[in-house]
Amino acid sequence: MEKTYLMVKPDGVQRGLVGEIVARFEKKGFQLVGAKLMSVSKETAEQHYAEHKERPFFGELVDFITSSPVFAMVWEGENVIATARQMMGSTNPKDAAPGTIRGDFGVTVGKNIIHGSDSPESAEREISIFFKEEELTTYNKQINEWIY
Ligand code: DAT
Ligand code: MG
Repeated sequence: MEKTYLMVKPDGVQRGLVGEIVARFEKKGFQLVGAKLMSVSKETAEQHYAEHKERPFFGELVDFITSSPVFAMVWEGENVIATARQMMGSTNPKDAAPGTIRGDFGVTVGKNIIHGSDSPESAEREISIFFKEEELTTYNKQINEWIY
């Protein structure tokens, strides 16, 4: 089954949105297979956001993600990578539709509450940056019979 890396950023944790965000993905029917509250080191932040290292906002992005704990998660489900991106909304909350996480809770691009992998390759890369194999679980949820 497809997996994605989702992360409530420091602003989302500080604002008490962890439960709200977890609830949205749970209610959708996706399955949580790993989660932890953690501080992100500068090295991990730079590795995670390596594709943006030439962008003018890279320094701010690294400072922000390391400023306070994040809630790191791995979710599993059919088409979960693309669907989670839709549920998150556009990168800039000003363009994010109401009903999406960034549309409902965010105002500015520098504090857009949640990260989600954008492709199968990013998902695999990001999951391996934040989680060890033994931190991820495999289990059957009976409810999946009513989802798939
Ligand atoms: P996404 O998080 O939707 O995948 P991205 O990968 O293009 O977006 O950018 C990573 C993060 O960088 C994004 O969540 C917020 C920040 N960011 C993107 N564009 C920015 C900009 N123009 N100014 C400041 N921060 C920006
Ligand atoms: Mg991205």
